[in-house]
Amino acid sequence: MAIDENRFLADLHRLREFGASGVGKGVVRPAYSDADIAARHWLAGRMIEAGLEPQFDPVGNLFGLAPGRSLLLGSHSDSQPEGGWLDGALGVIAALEVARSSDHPVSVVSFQDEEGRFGVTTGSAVWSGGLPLEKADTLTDAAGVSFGTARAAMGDLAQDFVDPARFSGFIEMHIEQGPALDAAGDQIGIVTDIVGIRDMTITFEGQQNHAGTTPMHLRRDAFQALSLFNTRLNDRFRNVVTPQTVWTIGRVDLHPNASSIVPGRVRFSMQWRDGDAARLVRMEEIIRSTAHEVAEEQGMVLDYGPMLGLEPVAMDQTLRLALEDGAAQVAPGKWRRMPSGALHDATNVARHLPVAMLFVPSINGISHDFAEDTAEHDLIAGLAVLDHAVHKLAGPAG
Ligand code: HGY
Ligand code: MN
Ligand code: MN
Repeated sequence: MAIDENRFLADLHRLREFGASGVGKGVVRPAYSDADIAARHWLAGRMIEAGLEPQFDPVGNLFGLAPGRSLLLGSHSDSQPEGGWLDGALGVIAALEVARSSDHPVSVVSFQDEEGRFGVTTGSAVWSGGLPLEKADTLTDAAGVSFGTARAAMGDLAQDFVDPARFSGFIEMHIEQGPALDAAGDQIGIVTDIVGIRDMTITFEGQQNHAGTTPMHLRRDAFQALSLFNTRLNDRFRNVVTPQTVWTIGRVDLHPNASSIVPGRVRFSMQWRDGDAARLVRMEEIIRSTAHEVAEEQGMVLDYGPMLGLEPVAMDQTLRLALEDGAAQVAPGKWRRMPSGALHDATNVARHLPVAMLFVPSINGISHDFAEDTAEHDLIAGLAVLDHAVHKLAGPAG
């Protein structure tokens, strides 16, 4: 059977309705939210209609299993707090469309909490053994809810994890989430490798006090400590980083966050990413030494939360070449090999299976924002490349 483009697009738009933000095509569908759980149950129904056996594992990863050994396709269907309609969802629905139209055994997965409400690609990290379930259950979100409490909301989940040995490999289709393809007018990106990441929380605890009566030289102002830390860090990274290295302080909880109170405490996220494992280690050394130095100077108590991380991973050559063959057929002269600056579940799956990824352009390079979007013809081109690769990997009969 051939790919049904209209059915593919209709399911993409149907999935978008679960947690629709009402702003553009954006979605609010964080892991274990009502919208996320409802979306997963809808996906399970579509998997049954596709002839697949749905199985939720203990953390809510949803697999649609083909009989026997199969190629696994998929991504995630949870979103960022302000998410785009395609981040993750595209890979899940493209996988479903290929599975239900292919003559070859293809299984489908929607991993849980890829967006890290609780950690970093939490669902596939637990499934792949990269993160022990007992440790995952202690992770908390920004509101202090634990992973263990949140996953219980899914009700009676399976007790066992799906065995990776059921699968011959994993291919994830995803939006680029960056500017490269869109700016170059290319239609397809074939991923060469996925960057590594470190993510942790840092706390500076000083002295809360009156904003009018506390002289500047007597203050132990947590915001000033963060400001000094950030300035020094940017300066000290200069000789270590490359133009591809990124680091982000994305969440800042200033306490008590009141205009007439000198903030006594700041808890902030510290995340950094690079394609070189040694550079990630070097950056961690600089982060910790700078935090210690600033805490000493500013009279702060310094505390670190758990650090989570993933190593950089190269894509499997056989799977990648099958995707490149598809790209050359579907988008001749309009495809490129490229690294992934975004994280993906493929990094965790690579612990057990050969993995590969393909990208389609993000309009204006926007993602992790309600405005995230991709032209329909690019979505369909990516689906055709994925389908081509599945047939090519199935062998001559394919
Ligand atoms: O942050 C990431 O790279 C992924 O989109 N969660
Ligand atoms: Mn994603
Ligand atoms: Mn994302």
